[in-house]
Amino acid sequence: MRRITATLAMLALAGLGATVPATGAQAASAHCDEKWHNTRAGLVVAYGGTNCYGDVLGWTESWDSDWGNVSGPFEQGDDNQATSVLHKGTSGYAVQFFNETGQDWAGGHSCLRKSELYASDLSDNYFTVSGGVVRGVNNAISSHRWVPEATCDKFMT
Ligand SMILES: [Ca+2]
Ligand SMILES: [Ca+2]
Repeated sequence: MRRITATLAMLALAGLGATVPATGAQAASAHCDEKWHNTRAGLVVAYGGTNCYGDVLGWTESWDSDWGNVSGPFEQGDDNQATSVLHKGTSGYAVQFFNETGQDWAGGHSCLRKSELYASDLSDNYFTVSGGVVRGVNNAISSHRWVPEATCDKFMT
């Protein structure tokens, strides 16, 4: 019954020439789509909230081995805050994010493919096993760098 209702609603909207959102999940990422299109080519961007909302923690064409120190594109309060990330790199490389703070790309990692464009909610993602523990990526990214996809053992979805 719900399906029939939805179909009728979509037909009614189509008849009016309206754009019909395909699913709730895709609609929820519309803001990341918009951000991706408006972001300068070459950048990785991290946001404090889901769906590319919240504080813009930083953006860069380069790497940062410690999001918690006072140098580079990510500093101090940016550490362990990212909840969505956006990839508009042009090299074809993935962005590899790491868990451990102040350890220069240590701990578990999770990579964002160029073709993925963005991860709108990092609570769905996990780092590779580190010290026998699997940790969630949300509010836990502490460094990043650009690497060939083949270097990655785990990818954000
Ligand atoms: Ca956050
Ligand atoms: Ca830094």
